[in-house]
Amino acid sequence: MAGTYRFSFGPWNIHEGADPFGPDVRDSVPFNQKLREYKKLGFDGVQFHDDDAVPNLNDLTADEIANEAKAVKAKLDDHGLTAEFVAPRLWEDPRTIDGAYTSNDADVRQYARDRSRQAVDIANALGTDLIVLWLAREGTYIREAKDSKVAVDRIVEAMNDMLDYDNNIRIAVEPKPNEPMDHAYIPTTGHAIALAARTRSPERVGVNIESAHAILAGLDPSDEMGFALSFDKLFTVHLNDQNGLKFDQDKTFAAVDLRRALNQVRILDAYDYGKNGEWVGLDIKAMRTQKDEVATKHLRNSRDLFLKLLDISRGLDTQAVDELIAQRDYEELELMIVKALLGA
Ligand code: XLS
Ligand code: MG
Repeated sequence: MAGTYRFSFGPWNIHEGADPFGPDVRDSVPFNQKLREYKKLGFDGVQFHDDDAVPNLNDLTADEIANEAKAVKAKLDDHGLTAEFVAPRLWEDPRTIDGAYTSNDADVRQYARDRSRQAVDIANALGTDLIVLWLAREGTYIREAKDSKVAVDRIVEAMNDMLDYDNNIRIAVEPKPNEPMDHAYIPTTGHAIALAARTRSPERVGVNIESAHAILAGLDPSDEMGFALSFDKLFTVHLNDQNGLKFDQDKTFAAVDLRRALNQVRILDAYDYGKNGEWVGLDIKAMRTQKDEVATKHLRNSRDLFLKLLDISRGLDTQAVDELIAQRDYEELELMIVKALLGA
């Protein structure tokens, strides 16, 4: 259990601070400038939406997309960075207002499948075999608007289309129970893993567990991770934190609940997470109140807190833990964990 971890985040994690009730509060940081920040902050991996790599790809030909993606790969190489995954951004186009793969309109579903294939092409050009599917609008606002059985079938069809299109690509489904839709059809890790079993290549489909999404579903992120690990499906993680059942806050990892964060670090470390090349991915937003010159601290801090919790986790007296478990003295075990977190 002495593995070292590699960290990644997406360019959208350095952002202008707009929220649904107010405009940007910080200047945009150009993509090239963001790339320069990665190593300084201790990160080696870059997560992408398809259009983070190739902006406006709907307006480009296949050749233009390939060339732009190749240029981004060259930039990554220059900075010594690796692309972790590509996620098709299927939730911003006016066509996908009521869903992409699960839209009631066949033309929209075709658009979504075509766009997903483009994301696969971009992933290949960037040198990664991993596609993340955050199924943002694959849900509904009212129960009667879509048929939930048909919706799930359609998600499976869309995944099969990607798996057939490329024999090497792997898909990590990122479950989330709500937001932007009232109800999402793939809300939890269990749902995502069940989907994998329905596809043509179950071994190439796994999950991306985001801490906040599990919390929004009323679940414990470390238990969700344990479930995925048991099925050998934990392809990647989006660590962050979340203050209760509100909007998706994407707070700094460990900033809300240290013990909940410790347990995520503990289960990852217990099962040598990273041994198959998995990244410690973060998906965190700087607070809107943060000024421009200090708007990357959330990334630095999340990584630091992960590593501090790793020290605490590895410093636990495992023999004493085992004895307390054997005696079923969970009060004492709880005190031991809390004291470890207090440094007491
Ligand atoms: C949103 C998701 C999103 C994905 C990437 O809630 O976390 O950021 O991780 O598409
Ligand atoms: Mg995420």
